[in-house]
Amino acid sequence: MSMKEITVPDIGDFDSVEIIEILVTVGDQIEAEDSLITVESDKASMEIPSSDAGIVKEIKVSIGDDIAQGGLILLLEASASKIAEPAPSEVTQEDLVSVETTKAPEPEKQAPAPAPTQKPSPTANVDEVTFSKSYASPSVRKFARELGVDLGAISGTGRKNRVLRDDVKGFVKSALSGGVSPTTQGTPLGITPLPEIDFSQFGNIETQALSKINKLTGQFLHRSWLTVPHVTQFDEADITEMEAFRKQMGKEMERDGIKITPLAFIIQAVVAALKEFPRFNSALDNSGENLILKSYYNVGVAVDTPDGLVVPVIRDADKKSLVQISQEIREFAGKARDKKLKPSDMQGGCFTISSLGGIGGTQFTPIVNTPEVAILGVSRSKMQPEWNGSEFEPRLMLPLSLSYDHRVIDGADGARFITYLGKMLSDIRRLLV
Ligand code: CAO
Repeated sequence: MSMKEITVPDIGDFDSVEIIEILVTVGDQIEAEDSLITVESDKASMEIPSSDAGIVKEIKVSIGDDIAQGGLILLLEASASKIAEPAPSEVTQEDLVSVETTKAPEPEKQAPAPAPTQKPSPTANVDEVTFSKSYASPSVRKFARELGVDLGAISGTGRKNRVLRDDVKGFVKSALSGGVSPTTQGTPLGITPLPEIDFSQFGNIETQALSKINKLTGQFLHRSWLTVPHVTQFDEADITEMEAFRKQMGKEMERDGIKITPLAFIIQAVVAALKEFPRFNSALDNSGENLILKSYYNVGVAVDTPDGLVVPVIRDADKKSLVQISQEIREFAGKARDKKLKPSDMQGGCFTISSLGGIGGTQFTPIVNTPEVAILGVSRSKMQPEWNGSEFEPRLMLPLSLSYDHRVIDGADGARFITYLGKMLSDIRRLLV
């Protein structure tokens, strides 16, 4: 048996890179091509494979060291099954993993809500968006894939929150001991699983498969519910005058086949409120340390379809008239119900409105459509007595429910936002200012 020095092969354009992870220990039996260390430049990270098979005798590097091509990594007692010579060219750009932790995520590229045409996850219940954005090396990704673990659900303990192999193992261990499925529950909360119940013992049943949209929506909502500290602020807006105007306009517009619902006014009022309170038009980056403030105003509208909920986005709502917004809502609602929405129709949202006003109910607590930080729920308006200082008078009141991410928005700002929104809706002349 001969001792072999394992060095860094040609790693392309990088003069010197920092070692951020050592993937083997002394005594390990490794095969040629097994990853030995992970190095990181300011743009990417990559794993350096071994050129030979054998037993690791001595590791010559430490985490934090800088290393370049030719640098000695370790001494290997080469085994008889030595494979091919090192192949520098085998460390390719495919081995690179984008370092996303210090970079802002690109919310507009994330489907803000489930898209019917979205690619199904190759591993059931693994969220492909968070998986791909997770900060982990190729071998850890492969390991997670093999175990069916959603990397996005793991908090990494490595540098810059990098997810390490041990984190994946710990996640699975914790999931198993807590009885939580590593894929379905999203976080190792140690929740006792529901027992499998045979409901047919109590009466007739029918089993219906969830639609693709139901399943995707479920994943998005579940993630948001578990990861966003939600607060919901309720209020009522006096829309008596707004409704009078809408009805009057409605008659005039009917001739041209245009229908304006309260939702179009609400979208305009939301845009005004987003301008007044810019934090509501933002997203937290993946590190949780930076807020990305947007200066465009794309408003998502939740649409109920027989197959489930979808959220098309009205782009640049600040530049559109009431009529244009109304037409777009109709168009999107029609396309959504005919399953004709494109993924791009559902991307780039800044803030979502979920209107149940056409159906009924008094108040509800909508779930924030991450990576957005707030969502407005609208319920059915109702004529009710309001005290004007000297007497009660009948006023048409619109119930509003504003849910927000408490990491980004304080309670006081939540109350200010909804009060401002109410003021805009109570006196729509203000929307012109
Ligand atoms: N108060 C009272 N009436 C209201 C109202 C409100 N807040 N909002 C709408 N209406 C009225 C409309 O004026 C219309 O009345 P007319 O037919 O008499 O003119 C009627 O209710 C139906 O409106 P609509 O629902 O068709 O239109 P919209 O513009 O309000 O909403 C859309 C469009 C696509 C958002 C809606 O159809 C929809 O799908 N809503 C469900 C959203 C949802 O499921 N949210 C839950 C998400 S969380 O699971």
